[in-house]
Amino acid sequence: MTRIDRIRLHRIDMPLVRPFRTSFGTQQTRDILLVEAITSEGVSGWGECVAMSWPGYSYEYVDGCVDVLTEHLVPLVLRDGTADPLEAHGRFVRVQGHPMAKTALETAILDAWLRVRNIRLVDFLGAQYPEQIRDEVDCGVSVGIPPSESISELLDEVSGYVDAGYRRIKLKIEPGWDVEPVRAVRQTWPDMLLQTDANQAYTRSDGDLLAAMDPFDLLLVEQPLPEDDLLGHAALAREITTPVCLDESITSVAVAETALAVEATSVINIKPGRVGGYLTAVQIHDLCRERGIPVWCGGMLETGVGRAANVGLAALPGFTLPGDTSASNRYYAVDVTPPFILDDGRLTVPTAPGIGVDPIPEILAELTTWSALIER
Ligand code: OSB
Ligand code: MG
Repeated sequence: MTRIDRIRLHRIDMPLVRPFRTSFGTQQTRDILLVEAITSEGVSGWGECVAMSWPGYSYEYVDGCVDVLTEHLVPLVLRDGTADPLEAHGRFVRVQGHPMAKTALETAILDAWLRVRNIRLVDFLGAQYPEQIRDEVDCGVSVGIPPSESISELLDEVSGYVDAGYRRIKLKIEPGWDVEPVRAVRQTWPDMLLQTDANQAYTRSDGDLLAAMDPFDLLLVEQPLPEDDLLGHAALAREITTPVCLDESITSVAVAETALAVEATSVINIKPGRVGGYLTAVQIHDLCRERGIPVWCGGMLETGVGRAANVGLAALPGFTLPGDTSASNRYYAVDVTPPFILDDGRLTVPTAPGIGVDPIPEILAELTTWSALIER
């Protein structure tokens, strides 16, 4: 019987093609943890931990993930080497929080389990609606706040993405960088699907400011208020005509249900790392699909490892809006896997089993800053 015998943590440092600034900080490089689960047959499964190096997007951060994986999560798997992703998922429930660390390990185990069985991740996730799985997904792009805070620099950057074929533009906003940049982009591209993301930068009293962007025909405004303020989002949703979409707030199926019940959100950004894995991500997708709530797949500047799995998830039928599933070259000159390339504004769902891609050993070795092997 297949067992997980060894787990290797790979910490890599990937230079970004340009700095990425949001309301919670600026990244110049991406410090990422990859988890490799190695079976008794020698098959490797891969998962990406989407935590940032500092706790700015949520409370998780890479050093904390290394600790909780090494001390708490990996031992729950290696104590008997279970290779069953559902069993691992059940064991992880007893560790509170830490969804990004859990997702990385769960995905590595799931990937190995699927590879041994020759099943694609997307076919496993979409097993209930096999005939509705897409072969390719519509892609959007997330555009940071230019470090210069120059609108002409913003328009240059957006223009490059429009020329590349992206089907939706998302602008990062914060107080002081909102109405004017959004107006400028809308005037330049009157028909482009356009949305904003505040990453919690506003307060309950900013309703008028956010309503000032209603005339720009935005698809949605993402996470304007703090993560824990569902009622604040519900009140704001009544004050503005732009639909509110929650990202950071949606940390589980139960919270998604509550947010929908109080009408704090009318669209949901699904990020597997934020909700504790692809299994839970599918449950939130199914809930939203039953309720007629559109969902889209968020991103966290993933390498090809996380991107491959996200493109598979985004191929499920409820993902009716373009996601932040951009091409590899949006962030990286060199990806750790063969690159994802945009074709007519879409990415192709991998056809190989599991997540469908592997890190290229020489590139992985070059990017690695630290690694650890944990054995049974
Ligand atoms: O809020 O969606 C977000 C990146 C890092 C952390 C949070 C977010 C983002 C993005 C970029 O918007 C998404 C991507 O292109 O991967
Ligand atoms: Mg967001």
